[in-house]
Formats: sequence, C-alpha cells, structure tokens
Amino acid sequence: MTPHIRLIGAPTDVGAGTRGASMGPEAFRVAGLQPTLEGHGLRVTDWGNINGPANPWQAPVGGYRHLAEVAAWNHAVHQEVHAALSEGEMPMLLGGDHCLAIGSISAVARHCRRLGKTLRVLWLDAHTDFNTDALTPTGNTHGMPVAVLCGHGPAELTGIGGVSPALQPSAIRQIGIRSVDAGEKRFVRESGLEVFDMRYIDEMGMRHTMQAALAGIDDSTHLHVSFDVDFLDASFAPGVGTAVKGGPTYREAQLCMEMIADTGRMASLDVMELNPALDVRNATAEVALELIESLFGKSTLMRRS
Ligand SMILES: [Mn+2]
Repeated sequence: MTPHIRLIGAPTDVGAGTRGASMGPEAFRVAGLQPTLEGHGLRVTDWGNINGPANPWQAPVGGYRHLAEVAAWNHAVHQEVHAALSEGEMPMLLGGDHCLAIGSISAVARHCRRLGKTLRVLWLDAHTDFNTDALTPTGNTHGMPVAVLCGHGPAELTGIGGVSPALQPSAIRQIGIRSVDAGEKRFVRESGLEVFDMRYIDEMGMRHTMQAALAGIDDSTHLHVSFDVDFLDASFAPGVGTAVKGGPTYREAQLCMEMIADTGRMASLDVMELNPALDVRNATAEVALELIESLFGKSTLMRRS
C-alpha cells in the first residue's frame, strides 16, 4: 500500500547551540521535497509549519537551555505526529533541531502501544544524543533526546506522551556515530544502547551494519527513522550545525537508505538539523532529498525481491 506522507515542519532551533536549523523546513520545500516524492507515485500532503515559542537565546539554567521552550515545541510536535499516525498517514517531521525527536518518537511510541506494534528506532546521526543535565557540556537539549526518550531527563520532557520511559534502549539502533561526550560515553555503555559507530561501519561495511541494525523486524514492527543530516560526511553535507568529519560516504548513505526501504516497514520519519545558514546553495538539502527518495524506494534498477 502506498503511504500517504504528511509533511510537518517544525521551524525551531531552541535545542541547538548554533542557530539556523529553524530554516530547515523551508529549505526542504525549496529543494522540491513534495513534488520530488510525488514524482515517485507517493501521496504527499504538506501540513505547513507548527508554531511555537521564539528562541530566547539564553544561557543554560539547571543544566538545560530553553527548557520551557523545548517542552512547548515538543508538546506541539507530539500532537501533530500523533494525529498523523492516528489518521493513518506517515508523518515526516522536518526539523528543526534534533531535540524535537522527543515529541516525535514519544508520539510514535504511544501509537505503537495502542496498536500493539513493536517499535524499532533507527537513529542515523554523528552523535548519540544521550546526554543528561549532569553530563552535558553545553545544556543544549538536541544532545539529549535519546536519553529523554529512555526516561533520563526533566519531567517536563520525559513525561511527554504520558508514559516514561517512552521506549527502552533495546528498541534503538544508532548508526554513524563518531562524536560522543566523555560522560555520555559511559552512560551509553551502562544503558546498553546498541551503537554501530563509524569504526564498526569501517570494519564491517554498511551492508552488514544495516543487516544487523534491521535484524529481528517483522510484520508487526513499526520502523521509525530519525535522520540527523549530520549523519552524513560533512564533505558533501556541510549544512548542519554540528558537522563531524569521517561520516558515511554518499554511497554508504545511499545503501543505508535503500536497505531501510527494502524492509517495507518504515512508518514514520524525522529529518533533522538541516541548517541552511551553514549550507552552500542549498546543496545539503538537495543531497538529503536524494537520500529521502531512496528511503522511499527509489532505486537505479527494478530489483528482484
Ligand atoms: Mn542528533
């Protein structure tokens, strides 16, 4: 069945340490997101942008920057993503910084609980985003969403969606990781997060990595992809606030997306951290769009299943 994709823009950078991700949704529209996906026979409706508080650009308080604003944005994202799923559509959240994955994935988890589905989250990112107030060097909540979703964080965020933790670490597979803060590293280990870092990809290859990350999914799996654009190597995707060299190549990223598409199980998607202020002639939006096309099954040849 062809999914009906609902584009939901969340134009904010309240969780980031560099401003500009608030312009991400519009850059994807300028790159032609909707008509490009429609060109593959997909049904796409653009629901426009969510509204939320402005970025106050303040220092952290109690280990968190902009906690009230981050909570407000995530509540709004939660409502919109949950509404899309309840109405049978596939939400594609256009960030916005990655703190918004709290609202998005808590909504997906709530939807899965109601339907008895098993949630698998693929977290494509340079960073584990597993910081807490005690561990964070910056207070920027875009470094915390995975910890919050696993129940570690302020009640204003862990409580979004009504059940904390929203999900167990065992539901998550992280891919492309190459930057983890010192204290965060220990916490990732203690929590049992399954991380396929760049060394793993170097040694095993992307094909084996994706086979391992997708192992065990079946007809009852809801596959959620949280795609931080900084997953990609910064040499061809410079338009992100926290670029880290040594990421997947263009071909590795394509294979990653194609193998996700092959499962036929992707049911919700975040595309986060695109920062047009740091981009070069919208090239990062365009390359991310090419990868999104592959996520939805674009392939060079007609393939035998
Ligand atoms: Mn991230």
